[in-house]
Amino acid sequence: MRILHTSDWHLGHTLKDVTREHEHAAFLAWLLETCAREAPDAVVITGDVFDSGTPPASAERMWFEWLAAARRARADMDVVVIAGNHDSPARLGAASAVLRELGVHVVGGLPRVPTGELDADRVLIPVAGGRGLVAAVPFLRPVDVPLDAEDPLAAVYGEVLAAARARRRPEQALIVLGHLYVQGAEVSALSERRVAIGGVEAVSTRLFPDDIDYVALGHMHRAQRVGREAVRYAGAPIPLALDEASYAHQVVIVEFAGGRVAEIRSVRIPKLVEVLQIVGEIEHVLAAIAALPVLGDPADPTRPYLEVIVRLARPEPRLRSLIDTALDGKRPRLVRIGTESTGHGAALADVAAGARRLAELDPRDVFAQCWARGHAEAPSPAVLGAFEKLLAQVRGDLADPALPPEGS
Ligand SMILES: [Mn+2]
Repeated sequence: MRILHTSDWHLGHTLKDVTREHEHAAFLAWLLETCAREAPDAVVITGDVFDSGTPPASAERMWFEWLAAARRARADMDVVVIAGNHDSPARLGAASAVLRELGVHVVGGLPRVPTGELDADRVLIPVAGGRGLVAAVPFLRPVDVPLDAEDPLAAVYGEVLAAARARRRPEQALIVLGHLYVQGAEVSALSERRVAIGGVEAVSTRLFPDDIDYVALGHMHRAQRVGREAVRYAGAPIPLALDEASYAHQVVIVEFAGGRVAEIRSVRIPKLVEVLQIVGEIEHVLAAIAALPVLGDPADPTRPYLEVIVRLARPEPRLRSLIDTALDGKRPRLVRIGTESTGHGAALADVAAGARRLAELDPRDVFAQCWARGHAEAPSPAVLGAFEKLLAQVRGDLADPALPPEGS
């Protein structure tokens, strides 16, 4: 048996105002070819199919067209899909009755029978003619978990595993799907929403004992294993934030023999759009932009994205216009201008005399220290004057005519 694991497609995603439709279309065409070449018995998709709970119709069309094409190309291939935190469980699951007839199993919310027990028939899905048993646990929301449990996520996974163990045959591989943050996984700062269920933000790998043959995870956008080899995030197929551009975007192929994992390998996804990065002091950045070639036709959907990170010793109010002027005629898709401060950078806690209580600190000292973290030079008299005025307002010494009266 062979399983293909992919995740976090985020169909309908935009990077600022730039649509990702062409990148998604290229990925989906590649995935179809990959399914034909690798001939997996099942494809598992571990959540965040869509970027939002109300995806544009074009994104939904892409999804259904891909499922239809996959079905046409490989009639016996099972597809199992769980909802991620970005998906609407109800919306993703709305077509599940129709899709089940096509061998596509969608689990939006955690299915329970009216008496409250797990609906094992819908969570436990035999694949590859019964050679594998997939436990499809979607992203768990407060309605899905017993909130009185000490560790609600562990309680649900325990419930699912008990049902799976009762049902699996000895030669049957057990594959568990989840969309969650497992401790030890590396996070992308910009595009993964932190979510906590019942106060639990990350779960331990202890949730996935060794009798599970493969744990297919979604939520982290960087492909990675967590703990043992067989616990994996497939990662997103395209960078969903510019800091994900260096990730090795991939799908995972898992080979089973006699019901156990024999080999795990990844297949790289070709990149359609490059991300150019220019980092340095303002003079360097402007020179590097001037040296850029003209970056293609405005109508070309594969023009590179550009990320400019400027190292500044002090705030530069003209930054945006300096860069815009330098970029004139270059036609990149400018997605992000970031700044990094070259002030001394020490944390406030390091410079504020450690043991002193907050109430004992002089606001002027705190302000001076905060300023020094981000700036090489002392604040100007105008900035100091503005701070004094603010301080007086906060202390109630001055009424601010610009503020509406209380209670409005
Ligand atoms: Mn995601």
